[in-house]
Amino acid sequence: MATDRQFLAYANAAIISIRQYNSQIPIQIFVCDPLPELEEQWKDLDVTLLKVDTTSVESSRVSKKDRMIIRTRYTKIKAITENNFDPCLYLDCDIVACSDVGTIGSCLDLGSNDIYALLRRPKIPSLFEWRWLYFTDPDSLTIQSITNLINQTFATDYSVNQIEKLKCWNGGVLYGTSKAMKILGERWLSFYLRLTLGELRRRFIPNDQLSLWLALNQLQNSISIKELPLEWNFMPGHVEGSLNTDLDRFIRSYGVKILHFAQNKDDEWAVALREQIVAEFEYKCASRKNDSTAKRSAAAR
Ligand SMILES: [Mn+2]
Repeated sequence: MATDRQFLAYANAAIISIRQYNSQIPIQIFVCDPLPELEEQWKDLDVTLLKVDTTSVESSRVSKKDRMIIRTRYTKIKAITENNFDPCLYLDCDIVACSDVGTIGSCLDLGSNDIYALLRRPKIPSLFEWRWLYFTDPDSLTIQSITNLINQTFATDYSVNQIEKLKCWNGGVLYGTSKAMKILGERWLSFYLRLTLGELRRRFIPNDQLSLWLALNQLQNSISIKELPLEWNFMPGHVEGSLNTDLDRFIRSYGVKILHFAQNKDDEWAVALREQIVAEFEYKCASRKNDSTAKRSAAAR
């Protein structure tokens, strides 16, 4: 997992929710900000914090907003290149575990070069329809000019047809061998640096997913990308049906194992859910502390 100061509240709820189902599984969180206020608490939750140095990408030539996006995305990709778990499950911090994430190994077969990611279905999205998320001038772009822009920026040789068919995997939950994740992470990072620091950087919004799709596409011969079942990266906003229904029932009916807030991050129900997870945890910690204080004073008497 990776986070920064801005996403702290999400990361906190994510970690607490993982620990509710599994107290053993090692958790590493890559951070680009010092987070002293949570270090104590995360120690209780048995989480290892790893600092990522983002100075190399904090160019003063980009806007403050872009700088924030770039350092967060860079930290995320670093979490994948520097993973040291085998197998490795990468999770965005805007998730909530609804079951034991440690069981993923018994649910999915993993060959030595495999990576699982979600491809949205039934309607598979395309880069062209999502161009407003990746390019600063989406309205003026054609599929041909997008193809040219990509080839120039990433030193690739795509045809229009290939860019039309580029698969738009979701990078919020990735599961693979350590080796495959490192291979992916390194290519992903090199593409992301071209996008954010290269000559044509002003043409791109510094989101990280376009570089992921290109990296996965380029690595077809060295890693094998498989479709993650929906329940492991369940983004409610993308699923038919209403979020007005009882959330528990919604989660149960889809067998959700990992809920990914994604574009619903700031929805009322999403904020309420993560706040509830943290509040219940804090209440439990406080009552445990009271218990042991009461026992100590009883013993003293
Ligand atoms: Mn996410």
